[in-house]
Amino acid sequence: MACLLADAIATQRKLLIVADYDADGATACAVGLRGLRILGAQVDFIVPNRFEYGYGLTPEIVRLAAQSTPDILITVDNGIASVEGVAEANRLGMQVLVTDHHLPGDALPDALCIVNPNQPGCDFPSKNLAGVGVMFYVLLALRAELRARGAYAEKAEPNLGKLLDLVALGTVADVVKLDENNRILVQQGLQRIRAMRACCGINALLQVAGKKLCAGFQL
Ligand SMILES: [Mn+2]
Repeated sequence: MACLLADAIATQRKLLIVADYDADGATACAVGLRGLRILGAQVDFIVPNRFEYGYGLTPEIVRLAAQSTPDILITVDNGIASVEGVAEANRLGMQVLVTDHHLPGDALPDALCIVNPNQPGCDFPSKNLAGVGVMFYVLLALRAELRARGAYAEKAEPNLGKLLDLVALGTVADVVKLDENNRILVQQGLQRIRAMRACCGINALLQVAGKKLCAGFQL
């Protein structure tokens, strides 16, 4: 996936993230959008109404997405069961990269690439990543690929750690098991939130929840 994304950046492909609006889907979308833009991608997003278009990458959502003429669709926190939607995207000339953490069904979609710690044959040691965690690791892998291609020979590498506030929020809200790996992601994110280094969306949530933002603030 990292190679495919690095190629897409190099050839200025139009990427479109297809997300969902629960906390994990929304944070995965925000992390994907920000991270991919930081790494130089042309990327937009779509969060369809689940009640109108169904859950996952349905053929209806694919046809909606096609209106903005993307070259590549990237699913976050969904897609592993979207056999028909991926087939429809392929038929319409769009490539699909699936990132998900849900358990796969009997058949996998015919996507260009699938990143999911729970797919058969995946040896990623932490099987409990949330969708937002999966997207975060995709970004780390992409940055490593860009580094290997010499993208940072003459400029500083982007810091992806600043996305960890959103990774922490999605991970906790999706109620995935806090194994060692997830615990590190959440701890690092909370540390940034407590240090008042969260993005404005999270700060706004803290504010409407009546939480005081100050140094030493305890969640
Ligand atoms: Mn999820």
